[in-house]
Amino acid sequence: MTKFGALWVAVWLMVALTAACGASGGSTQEHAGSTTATAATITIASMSYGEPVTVPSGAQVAVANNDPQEHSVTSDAAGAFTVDVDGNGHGTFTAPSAPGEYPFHCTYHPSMHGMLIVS
Ligand SMILES: [Cu+2]
Repeated sequence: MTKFGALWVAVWLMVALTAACGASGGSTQEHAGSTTATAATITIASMSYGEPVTVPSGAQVAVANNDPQEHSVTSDAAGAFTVDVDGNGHGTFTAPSAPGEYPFHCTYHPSMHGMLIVS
């Protein structure tokens, strides 16, 4: 499971970096990673996502996992967003473009629930 998880993260990072390069558009070209601004951070600690997080439409949302276990941030509505985050790791995902409340959960721990609000 950890082996597969690490591979998945590696693939995901490649995709994310590729997307970042492709999205640079006509603006100045800067080093990938330093230009990715996140609107908010969902911090996972002690098997909890904490308070609801509000972000603008389509924003990049950072996830900080302070637990030793792997968690995910997966929208209850299928396909809206999902990201796996290794124990003591970080991840990002793109918030939906439609304003509203998006409940989410952890695919590994059914007891974990949180809320993303797109304004
Ligand atoms: Cu979890």
